[in-house]
Amino acid sequence: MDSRILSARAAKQSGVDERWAEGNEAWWDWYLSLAADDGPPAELVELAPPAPVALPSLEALREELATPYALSDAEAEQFRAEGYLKVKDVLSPGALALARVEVERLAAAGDGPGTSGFLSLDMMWQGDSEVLRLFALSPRIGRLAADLLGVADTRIYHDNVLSKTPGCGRTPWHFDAHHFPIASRDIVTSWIPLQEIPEPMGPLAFAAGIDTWTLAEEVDFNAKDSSYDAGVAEAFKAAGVRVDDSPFALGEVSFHHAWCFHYARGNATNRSRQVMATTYFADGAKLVDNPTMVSGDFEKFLPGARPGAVIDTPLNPIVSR
Ligand SMILES: O=C(O)CCC(=O)C(=O)O
Repeated sequence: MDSRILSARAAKQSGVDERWAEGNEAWWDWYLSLAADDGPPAELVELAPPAPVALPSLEALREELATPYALSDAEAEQFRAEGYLKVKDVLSPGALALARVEVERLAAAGDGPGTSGFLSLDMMWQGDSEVLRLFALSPRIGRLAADLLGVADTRIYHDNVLSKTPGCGRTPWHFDAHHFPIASRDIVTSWIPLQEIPEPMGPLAFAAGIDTWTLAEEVDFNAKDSSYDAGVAEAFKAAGVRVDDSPFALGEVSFHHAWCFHYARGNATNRSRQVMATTYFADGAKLVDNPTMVSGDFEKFLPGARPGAVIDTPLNPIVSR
């Protein structure tokens, strides 16, 4: 989730129907300030570093990321009913270790996280890292996205490194369609942890049920406090929604539909929670007629796309084959 784009309805509700004037990190600082958080943990849980592993060659990585994953009908049905799916053993420890090395290199070279401790780097596939380019354009993941959505092909919307440094707080309840200017229901995000995510590190957590978002429709979005996060949590609790906040094993990848509500607890460990997230949309989808933006990033991800027209820009190649 990124892009700082709100639907017209949400923008009107929230009173933020104006351009975001600051940078990416400041946006995340603002966004995390909307979380109904208990504050920083008293003590960080000490975790051992990821076990050392032999790094694959670029050729081996390319092959791994191009090899189709055999998704079962039951898994696809589960995704369509629940709005999310966690799939084990999608990627090897070596491939993940290579991505970790790259994320750490780029994080060290950047401006660092903002005051919230959340570091977000997007469009990494356009940068100098061949490893992250292979991850973002991976036909293995892009095909999985297409098969889960039940569409012929998917295009990349954007990639996003999401790193929560030790002590970084909670990501509030939200659903991504709230942010996307794409006129399609066929949008999904892969969330690839680059190390295990045990409970205290704050795994991404999902509200089960493809229609669960309707329970949150009456909760007003407020850009200045944590009332939306708390209101959504209350609405789900009252309706008995199942929330899956299970840990992620190494190699496990989740996929969440753009209408699936999700949140993540803070990172209460001494290690950064490194994730590579990529969003995909169905080939043939159009840009909405009237994109409403709180930043200029819409043109960064979909440069030259025209309101109401099929999206087919050089930055949105087909990635499912
Ligand atoms: O990583 C996080 O804490 C939030 C990620 C998210 O909301 C997303 O990928 O859609």
